[in-house]
Amino acid sequence: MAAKKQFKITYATLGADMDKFHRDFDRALVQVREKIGQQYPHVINNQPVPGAGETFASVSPVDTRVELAYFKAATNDEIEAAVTAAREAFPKWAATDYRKRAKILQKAASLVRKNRFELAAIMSLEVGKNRLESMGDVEESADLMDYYAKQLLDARGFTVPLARLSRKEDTRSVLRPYGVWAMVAPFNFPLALPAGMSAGAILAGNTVVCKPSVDTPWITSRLQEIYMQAGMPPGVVNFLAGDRRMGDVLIHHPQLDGIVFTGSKAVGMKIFREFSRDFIKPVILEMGGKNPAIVMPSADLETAAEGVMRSAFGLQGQKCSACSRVYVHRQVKDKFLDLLLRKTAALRIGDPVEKDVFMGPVINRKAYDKFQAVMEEARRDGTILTGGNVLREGAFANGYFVEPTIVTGLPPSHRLVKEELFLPILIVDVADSLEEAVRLSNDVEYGLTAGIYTKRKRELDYFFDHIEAGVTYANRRSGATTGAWPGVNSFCGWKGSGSSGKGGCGPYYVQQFMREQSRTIMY
Ligand code: UN1
Repeated sequence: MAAKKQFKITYATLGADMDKFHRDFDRALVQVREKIGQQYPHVINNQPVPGAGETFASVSPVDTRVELAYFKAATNDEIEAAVTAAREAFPKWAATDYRKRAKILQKAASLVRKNRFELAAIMSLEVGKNRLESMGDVEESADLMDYYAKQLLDARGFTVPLARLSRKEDTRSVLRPYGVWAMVAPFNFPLALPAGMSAGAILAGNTVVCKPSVDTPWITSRLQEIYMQAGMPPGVVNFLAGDRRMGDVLIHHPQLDGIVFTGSKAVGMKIFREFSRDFIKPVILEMGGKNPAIVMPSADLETAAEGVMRSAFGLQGQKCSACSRVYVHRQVKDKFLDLLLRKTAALRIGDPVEKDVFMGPVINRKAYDKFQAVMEEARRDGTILTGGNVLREGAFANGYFVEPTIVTGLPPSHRLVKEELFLPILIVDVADSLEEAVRLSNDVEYGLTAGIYTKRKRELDYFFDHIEAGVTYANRRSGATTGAWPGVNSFCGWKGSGSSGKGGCGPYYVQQFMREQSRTIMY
């Protein structure tokens, strides 16, 4: 039988003929498992640097007895060496023709695609992300590189002729890179976020020092290897493993010209407050959310329940786009909740590399302990409709497995309603009108994603015009609030969710890594 053509997996993939996908994934998994337990270096100037710091292990959240890979925490000297390498590489890279820069990124994108099963398998093991979502992350990484490269090419390197005041002059606006950027990435999209953030910086002509999450250095280190394979000149991208201490050194480093970061609001605000000293330096921060979905009486409730369930519990709720609150209209509350509870009960939890598993473990001990503390609070102040427990029996004994949880009955001012938890916990409340649902939705510090389910045009318009969020969706079955894709859904954080008012995945991303210079020549 002729091989079926492999289609692209996105976060919106709900299922199809997946046989070939699963066979290829299984094959890659066997090969990746053979590489477990190796030690990886830092990379500075395209050279491996074994590292003089303390060794740490990247531990599998599925089974904490498995140490997947070993890294060293970067020392101050190594951080200095990486920043110096990036500084020295900058003038030449900034002067490199933008078409050449785009070409290297396009090559990197094709290498990501070529290695997609290996990359997805590593990611499932290291993050606990299910097969489809891991592949989505990998495909998104490649699409981000291509999409941003296209932005640079379409804009012809961001040079725009301006008007003239006399015939004897030539005037233009040129966007130019800043210099050396630190890229600080989280664990949850450990390829797509480092790829997108670094690609933006590099395409613009900057050089970069990359710091992956301490929980996912293995998969992020593969990005560095891919960049080198794609022909990235030495010093343009440098990779250092490390923990929060290294982040602290970078935030206060006088030789850095910019920081691009995705992570918690607390750390993002720290970067914003502490990075600039003598003059203002650019920071591009994407900082999480407390994302609401609104369900109105006219909604297709089956679609709404599916979309909410997927966005609340996909990747165990550990997305800044995760749906963590639902405001359901009183008229349809019982029916919607019934559907949502049924779908939640049917979710398969387990080892995320297994074919039909939807939910894997949470990322680490801290998240696991936090889940238990939050559940005590939820039990005390509200009602747990389903979930609420950690899973300890059998195959769950050595991992950080927790139940998908739905809580109701919390007062709107409650800490658990206001703060980002980054766990598979969904808070449900009722509303008597769309206006009330939107008011409750907006009554948080965050403003990242939001969703609505309704068939009424007036309600859609009201929602889009009044919701305080940069990423909005209506009637989406594949995810109420999650699943933004490069070039399809700009991913912009408002309020406490972002710093720049322009989104990743969107048409204004690369420009943010550049500063404008106008050039006026008199003849
Ligand atoms: C994040 O969780 O930090 O839209 C950002 C989505 C993903 C979000 C990634 N692209 O669900």
